[in-house]
Amino acid sequence: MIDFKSAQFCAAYGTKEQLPPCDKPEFAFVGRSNVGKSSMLNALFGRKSLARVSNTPGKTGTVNFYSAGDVYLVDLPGYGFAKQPQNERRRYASLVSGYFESRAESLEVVFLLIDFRHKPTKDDLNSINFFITTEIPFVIVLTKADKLSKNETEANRVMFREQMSLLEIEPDAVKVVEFSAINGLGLNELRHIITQLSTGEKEKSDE
Ligand SMILES: Nc1nc2c(ncn2[C@@H]2O[C@H](COP(=O)(O)OP(=O)(O)OP(=O)(O)O)[C@@H](O)[C@H]2O)c(=O)[nH]1
Ligand SMILES: [Mg+2]
Repeated sequence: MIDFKSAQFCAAYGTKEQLPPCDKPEFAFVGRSNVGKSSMLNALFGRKSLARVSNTPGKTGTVNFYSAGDVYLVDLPGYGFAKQPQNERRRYASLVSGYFESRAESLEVVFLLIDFRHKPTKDDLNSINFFITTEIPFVIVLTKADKLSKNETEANRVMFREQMSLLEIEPDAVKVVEFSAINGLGLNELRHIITQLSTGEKEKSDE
């Protein structure tokens, strides 16, 4: 069973060697620093500040595991923050790639967060390519939707589809969810995706 409301912080890992064995289905949250990963987790949990949120980008520097019933939700360090010292950036990159290399058994899906207000960055596009190449299932979440007017929302949808077609991705090949941690847009859809995948996993193991 998945129970968002009972979510608890489990542990923070600073190196890939420390990562625990794969023992429950995992859902990972990844994206540029400051894009809203921790805020999204708090929204999913219905909690104000279980996951640390800050105005200072680069705040989540570890792989943070939260348990919610029978699944883990995993907050990954943000990429692409220019002011991060070089050695920190290298450590984050190795931690995040080490995470993806070692979680094949338990990783259900990755939520790749991209700021809906801006054109995807090079790092965003590289991440999309990485998940396609490695065949890691992923969902794109366009964050901070509350900050866009109706016109901007439509314009950015068009811009985003164009960016995807530049990557030669069919518009319907990847699931895209528009999200706001402020007004709850997309929250039920994300909970639904997680619930569906975690119960599907259970049925498989019950067979
Ligand atoms: N308006 C608005 N602001 C948001 C939303 N989500 C996050 N923010 C703000 O964006 C900033 C960064 O949010 P975080 O959730 O800490 O982002 P993060 O991706 O976890 O950042 P790192 O841990 O540095 O990688 C904070 O000031 C949040 O309040 C949203 O949906 N709407
Ligand atoms: Mg964070």
